Parts: sequence; structure tokens; C-alpha cells
Amino acid sequence: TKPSGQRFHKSHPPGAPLTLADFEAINRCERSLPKNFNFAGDVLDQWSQKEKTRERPANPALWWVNGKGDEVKWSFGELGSLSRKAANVLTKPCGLERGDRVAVILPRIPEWWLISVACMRTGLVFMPGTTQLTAKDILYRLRASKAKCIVASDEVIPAVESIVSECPDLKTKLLVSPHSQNGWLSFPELFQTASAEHSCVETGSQEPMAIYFTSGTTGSPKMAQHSQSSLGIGYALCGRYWLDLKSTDIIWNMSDTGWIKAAIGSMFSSWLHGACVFVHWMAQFDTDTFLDTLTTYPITTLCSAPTVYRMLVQKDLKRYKFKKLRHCLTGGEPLNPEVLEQWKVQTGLELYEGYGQTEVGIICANQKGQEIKPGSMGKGVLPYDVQIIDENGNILPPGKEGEIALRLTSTRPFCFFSEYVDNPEKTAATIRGNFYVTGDRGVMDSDGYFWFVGRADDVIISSGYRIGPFEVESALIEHPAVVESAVVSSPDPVRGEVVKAFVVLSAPFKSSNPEKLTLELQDHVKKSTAPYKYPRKVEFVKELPKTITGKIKRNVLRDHEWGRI
Ligand code: BCO
Repeated sequence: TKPSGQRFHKSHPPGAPLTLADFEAINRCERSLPKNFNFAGDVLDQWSQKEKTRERPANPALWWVNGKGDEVKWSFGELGSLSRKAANVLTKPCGLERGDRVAVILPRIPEWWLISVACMRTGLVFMPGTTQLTAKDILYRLRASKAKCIVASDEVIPAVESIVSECPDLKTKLLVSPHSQNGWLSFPELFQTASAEHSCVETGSQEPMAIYFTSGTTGSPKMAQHSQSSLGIGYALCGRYWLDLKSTDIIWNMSDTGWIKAAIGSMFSSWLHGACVFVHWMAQFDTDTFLDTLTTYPITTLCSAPTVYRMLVQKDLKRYKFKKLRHCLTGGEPLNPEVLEQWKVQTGLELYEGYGQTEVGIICANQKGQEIKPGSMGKGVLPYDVQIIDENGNILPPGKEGEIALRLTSTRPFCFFSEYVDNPEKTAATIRGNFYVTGDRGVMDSDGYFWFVGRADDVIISSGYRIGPFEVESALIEHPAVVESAVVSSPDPVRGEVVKAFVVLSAPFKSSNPEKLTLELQDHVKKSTAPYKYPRKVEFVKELPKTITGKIKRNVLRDHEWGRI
């Protein structure tokens, strides 16, 4: 049975340490949220205690490799003392105070975990971003959030330097690098001399913890803000039933640090269950390195985007003997039943698809022990009551296509994002009657399994990335060749769908070589905005389909691409 909202039964006795059972009970709506909660203090430091009393097996908290022979292995105790040092760097030389926002643009290096945990210890609001962000993207993020500090690695310096004069609120630039840079504080230097004594702040359960920038159909990315409990407690059941984690497990979740999937799979779910987070930092994704890693390290649990599994099943997987792999997961975009089947035939392992969003986390999943229906993204997960609704907010019966929605009661579920910061209109637009609407269309069958149909809006989901067409069109229009463009999804056998741009050319470019111009426009987009958004397909057209009021009909182009008209 599913709860219809936050019907809390028991409250937490003051002063008693919170346990995993408490966190799970909160997700089942059997226990109320504690007034205060801090993931570092209430979860990580508890595991550290359990290490001391040997109640936790000798399994690292973080195990990081880079394929070049470098390796980092931290216990929860080490993670605790190192993140306390990092916390002192953030508050003392960086001068940051509780509630300040910190942009963290780091690749998959151990310091990303240290800085994130240090932000929790100090009550700073961290804003992860991929290192693919360009100067324009970073400028927008720093200005929109009024961030006080940016923590970045070498590759991000030129972009930050080119826009920093336009960010009056930014007080500190902290560099994670063995090199020093004028105008930047050096994290390694400050870290070396920082004290490991730090008292974790007592954050309120509903106090902001992180902000994720998320793309929509129109405008710039919105700032989805999450609380200490939405991220820190909200993944307890997901960790148990979808990821099937125990403190003996080693999970490799591939996601880039910029996405909430990294926070879910490589931090909150995993550490709530005391599992080891494994990280292999590859500068560029490569299937051979990926497969070698699975054969070399005792990874028990793998989570990656369907695009990665599509790439992997092209290989002869029977040649590989994965050391300890027992549970495989996927999410971020729809998984084709054929890939699930091929993975199973070649590895003997099932593939458990989950479905979720930056705003609300994991909504549906094929949970361990449940029958998998190939092509379905599983059943709704607690504490959510997932329904398919129509445009008026009425629940549709099984078999009817509509919008995937989450039922609300008088209290907003604690695991929801709190708001789109400074955007009450867009926050309000996610609510229809008694439901939160995901913007995705789907069907529920009579067994309660959900089947993804597509986006209700123009957002493109490619290789697990959520890409707003407006952002790509805005980049294209900066190029002198482009009079106007319309950006839509187009099918792709590996990436599920890719970004396709229909472009109307300006007079001087009409006779240009189309292949050369395509490459030039792609290159231009990669420089203007994060490269993963670039249009992998470009078509030059004389005009774009429009309504009588002049609005571009992206749906006509999209339907044409998908062979629907
Ligand atoms: O494919 P191309 O080579 O043509 O282009 C690639 C890169 O080479 C290029 N690029 C990257 N940095 C660049 C650059 N070009 C110029 N300058 C630079 N500095 O840009 C393209 C980027 O595409 P990509 O990221 O897809 O690269 P790749 O190597 O093909 O990676 C494949 C995947 C599958 C590993 C990658 O697409 C991926 O990680 N996808 C998963 C994304 C994900 O984690 N999504 C989860 C979001 S959270 C969520 O869904 C909520 C769930 C609750």
C-alpha cells in the first residue's frame, strides 16, 4: 500500500542518534522528520563510529582510481577528519558563512566528495556543475545564484577568469590543483595546514543543502533547491530496494559530479547504507577502460546511463569476467528492452531501470525482487504515490496515456525540491490540482508498472542529459550564419535521442558548403554552451513551420523526425 502523503506516526526522541531504520521509516511516512538533520553528522559520523566498534565491515567509504596508478581509499573515519579540514578551509580562509552558496565545478576527483561533505558540515549550499560548462553557463549560474565562492579545477580557470568581473557577489575562488594561480586560493595548500577539529553545524531538516540547475523548454536553467533531508534522508529506501545496497557493497555509479544522479548514487543512497563509493575518473568515456575496470575491481553494483549499456552490448561481453558484479542499474533516459535482453544474455545479469528527476529524485524503479517487465521503468517508489493524470488533474485508468504525476496532500513531501529559487511562477507551474507534474508522459498498466512515452514539452533527453531547446537555439543564433533555428529531438540508436537543429541561413551563408557549415555551427555551440548539448544533426531549411502568431511549431518538426507524420 502507498501512503497518500506525509501521515507521520511517531516522532523522534530528542537526542537519540538517528538510524538507517529511522530514515527508512521516515520515507515510509511512519516517522516524522526530525527537526534537525545533517548528513555529515547524522550519517557519515555514525558510520565512522561503527567502524571503530567494528560494527561495519572493513570496506572503504570512498575508493577512487584514475587508471594511471593513482588510488585513494578513505574509511568513514578518514572521510570525517579530511572533510573537517576542508570545512575549516571553507569557513576560515574562504570566509564563508552558513547559507552562502558555493559553485562546485570539479571533475570526478576525491576533492569533490570532500568539498560537498565540508559544505554539509558548515551549512553551505553547494551547487554542483559539470566541467563541460562554458564561460556563459558559469556566468549565468554565478549571477543567478549570487554565489559567494567557486571551487574549480584547472580546466575551468579560463572560463571563470573571462567572466569574473561581471560577478559582484563572488568573493572567493578556490582552486583544486597542484598548481597555483593568481587571484585564486589554493585548496591543497590551505588544506595541509587546516585543523581537523570542526563541530558540524546543526542544520534544520528543511534547511537548504544544494542547488541543481535544470533545463526546461523555455528560458535559462532553473535553480532546483534541495533541503538537508530531501537529499540526505530521501534515498534510504531507494538505496535498499533499487540499488540493493549493504555495507559490504562497492557501487560504481558513472554519473558526472554535475548531475543529481551523482549525488544519489555516489553519495546519499550509498553512504546511507554504509556502502563503498567507487570512482574511476576517466577524462573521456571509453568502453574498453570501462570493461577493464569491472574486471579488475571487486565492484558489486553498477549504475550507468542506458547509452553506456547500449555502447557496451556492442562488445563481446562474454569475453570479460566481472570480478564481483551482481546488481546493475540504469536511469536518466529510457532503456530499450533489446538492450536489457542483450545485457542479460551476455552477462547473466538483470538490468534494473529507475526513473526520476532532479526535482523529486527517484519516482519509479524496478526494485530487487520485483518481476522486471522489459521496457517498463518499474513501479512507483515510496514515499511517492505515482499516477497518470489528464490535463485537468484527473487520474487516468490503467492503459491510458497521460502525464506522470505525484499525488500531493496538504504537506509537501519532504523529499521534493523546496522550490525553483527566485522563480515562484515556475515552482507553481509544477502543481496541477493535487499533483506535482513531471512533464513526462507515460502509461501505467494494470499491474502498476509505468511505461515512459516521452516528454510533454520540448525538452530533449539525450544520453541521459536533459537539454532545453532554447539554450541550444540561443547559442546558434549568436552565429552570423543563423537567422533562426528550431531545436528538437531526433532518434538515435546509441544515444536514444539526439539534438537536431533546423536552421534558416542568413543570405551570405546560403551558398556555403553544408558539411563545413554544420561542423562550424556544432563547434560554435560547443564553445557557447556545455558541449553535451551540441546538435549532433543539423538540417538547413528555407523556413520553419510557425503558428499564425509566429510561434515556431517544434512539435511538427519533432513528429516528422520520429516518423509520426
Ligand atoms: O561525442 P562527441 O565526441 O562528438 O562530443 C562529446 C565530447 O567529445 C564533446 N566535448 C566534451 N568536452 C568538450 C567537448 N568538445 C569541445 N570542448 C570540450 N571541452 O562534447 C560531447 C559531449 O557528449 P557526452 O558527454 O555525451 O560525451 P561521451 O564521451 O559521448 O559520453 C557518453 C556518456 C554516456 C558517458 C555521457 O553521455 C554520459 O555520461 N551520460 C549520462 C548523463 C547523466 O549522468 N545523466 C543523469 C542526469 S540526472 C537525472 O537524470 C536525474 C535522475 C534522478
